[in-house]
Amino acid sequence: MKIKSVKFIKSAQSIKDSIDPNFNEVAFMGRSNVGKSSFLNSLTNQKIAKTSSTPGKTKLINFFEVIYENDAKTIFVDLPGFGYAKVSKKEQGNWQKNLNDFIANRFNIKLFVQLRDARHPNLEIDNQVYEYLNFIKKADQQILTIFTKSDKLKQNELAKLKKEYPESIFVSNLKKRGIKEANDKIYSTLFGDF
Ligand SMILES: Nc1nc2c(ncn2[C@@H]2O[C@H](COP(=O)(O)OP(=O)(O)O)[C@@H](O)[C@H]2O)c(=O)[nH]1
Ligand SMILES: [Mg+2]
Repeated sequence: MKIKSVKFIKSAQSIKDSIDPNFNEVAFMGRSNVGKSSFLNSLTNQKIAKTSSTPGKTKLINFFEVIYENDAKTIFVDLPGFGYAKVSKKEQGNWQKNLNDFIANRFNIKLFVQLRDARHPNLEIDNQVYEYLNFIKKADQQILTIFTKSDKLKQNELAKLKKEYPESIFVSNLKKRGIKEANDKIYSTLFGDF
């Protein structure tokens, strides 16, 4: 199901100043520089999220209203990239707590989309995030792993990774590969088959 329109709604500092949880949401997360903004732009076919080669600038939770062609509506929640090294340990810790808190208490998130770099599929920090999501997720919440930058892998490397992660989706924002598959997966997780 194609996305018909997308509109920025608000940036929030924490769950307290978030929008009211009236709709099902999809939360996007990943390390800084993984290609999250690029992926959101690919997915919505619009420049909604700033892409940059200087990682870790956004520390806000951004909400976007997404309408599909059949008028089904959802909210995309763009979470701040983690692993941001340019702030103090204490500041990082505070922020991480804030974010963990949001993730664990925002029950209208129905799908966590975790982005991972296809070139570094097994980073400790990503594994920890995955374990955390698995730990906090409720029965009606799901996790989808999307590997970005698939264009950077050789054919055989990509084939091997796909075998290792049969449930995951592999995308290239550069070559626009895997975007439709990712979009359809997100839609069907929220609304069922179409
Ligand atoms: N080769 C390649 N580069 C990508 C891809 N996605 C993002 N990038 C690049 O990776 C850098 C970080 O992208 P960005 O979307 O800003 O990452 P974010 O920090 O996770 O939001 C930018 O230089 C992008 O052009 C991809 O699929 N393939
Ligand atoms: Mg970004």
